[in-house]
Amino acid sequence: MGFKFQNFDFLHLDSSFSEDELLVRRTARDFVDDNVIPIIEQCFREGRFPREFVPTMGELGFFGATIEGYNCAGMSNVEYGLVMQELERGDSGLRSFVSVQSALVMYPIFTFGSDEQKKAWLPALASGEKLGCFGLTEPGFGSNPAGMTTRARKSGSEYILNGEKMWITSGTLADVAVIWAKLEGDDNDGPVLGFLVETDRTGFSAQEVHGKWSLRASSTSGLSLQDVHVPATSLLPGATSLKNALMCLNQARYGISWGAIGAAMDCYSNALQYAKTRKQFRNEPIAGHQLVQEKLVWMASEISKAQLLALHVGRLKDAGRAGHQHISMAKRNNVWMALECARLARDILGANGIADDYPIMRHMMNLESVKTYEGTHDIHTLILGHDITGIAAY
Ligand code: TGC
Ligand code: FAD
Repeated sequence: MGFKFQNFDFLHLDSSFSEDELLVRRTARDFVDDNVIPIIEQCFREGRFPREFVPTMGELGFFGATIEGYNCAGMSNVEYGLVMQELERGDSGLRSFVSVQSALVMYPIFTFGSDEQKKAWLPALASGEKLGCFGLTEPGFGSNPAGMTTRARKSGSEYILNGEKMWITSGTLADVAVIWAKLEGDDNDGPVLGFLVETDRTGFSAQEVHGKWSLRASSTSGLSLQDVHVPATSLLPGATSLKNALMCLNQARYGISWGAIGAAMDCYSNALQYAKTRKQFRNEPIAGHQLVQEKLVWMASEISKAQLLALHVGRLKDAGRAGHQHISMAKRNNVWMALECARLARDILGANGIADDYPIMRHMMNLESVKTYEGTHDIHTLILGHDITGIAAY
């Protein structure tokens, strides 16, 4: 379990948050401290997603938190970010689950869905009564989803879906999958379309991925679609291009930029408290050694910069002014920063750093996935390179 978490607010950023924002953070923080921290290490060891938290997270308004109506909490983007920060302080797997349910399932239904689809799914997804997953990545197409081979064939009043999706968070838990597929044409393939596919449809199956050393408290799956017939009403009417899928990613990437801060703060909190109590040479705390201080100062500085970046992008998003390039910068920087903090914290704890008495290796292993999913670190470099030069180098 490590040391009790100590908040990190070097720049007095808490004074920039409203009362409501601080209340949301308090609620999420208490939920994580009281429920998640006591059992998460064991879940990680067992490779088990703690599904028992779902109803409480639904009651607390964590699912589809920024959506207005449909029994959703209608939080601001900054409030939503603070929830993600606290959840990932607990474990990246828990934050992943909420990211997928909220940003990758409820957001596309809310943004691209028909009134019937919204009424049918959003309240049940908000409470956690129903769970969702998002199928974009395929075995052969990760960074380049435009190459996807999953196909949708129109046949009368139905579509028939065929394809394989891979690395799908919550795939075996989901009641509904948001599936991205290219419309099959006679000559050329058509646009990418988004479908809501109930997971009990004939021809749909999900297989749990085993052997992960990362995100062990999260469920990850392969999905197989073999002649899955869905009515035309399963198409999300507004999801008619790859751009619509990429819009969903912006929501998830934004949440990750806050979540990574939570993991980094937990590593820093543990490293600082350990350094003040662990004694080596002259019976003095290792926190008194210059090289240890340099590591702590690096962490404190980078976490502070990451907090500023996430908060600023959050305020831009609340004002409707955040572009996908801003979100890419925040995801890329903050996940890199958090992974470096985990490595430095592990170093400061010496041998104890590798033990699961402390959360550091778990965060580090989780962050390796977070660096890769939702656009790898290098893909975000290229997205930013594209934005500032006008030249795409993908
Ligand atoms: P490209 O030609 O560049 O773009 C096509 C159109 O889309 C626009 N666009 C975006 N719009 C909104 N948001 C974005 N983030 C956008 N990125 C691009 C673009 O302006 C263009 O619009 P228009 O009007 O000109 O048509 O598309 P491309 O095929 O060359 O791809 C570009 C690239 C590499 C950036 C994109 O494919 C990409 O982002 N790849 C990374 C794939 C990825 O992130 N996958 C994530 C899967 S989901 C997941 O990992 C969940 S993890 C669980 C959790 O979240 O916790
Ligand atoms: P690749 O695209 O094969 O990349 C491999 C390496 O090549 C990377 O270092 C990459 O940066 C580099 N590379 C690729 N192209 C270029 C280029 N043009 N220039 C320079 N370098 C390049 N996907 C979903 O759809 N839904 C989910 O719920 C989901 N959950 C996930 C959960 C976990 C735990 C993980 C690990 C992944 C998940 N993913 C999900 C998939 C994730 O989005 C992909 O893994 C990610 O987009 C990268 O794709 P890839 O793994 O195929 O790597």
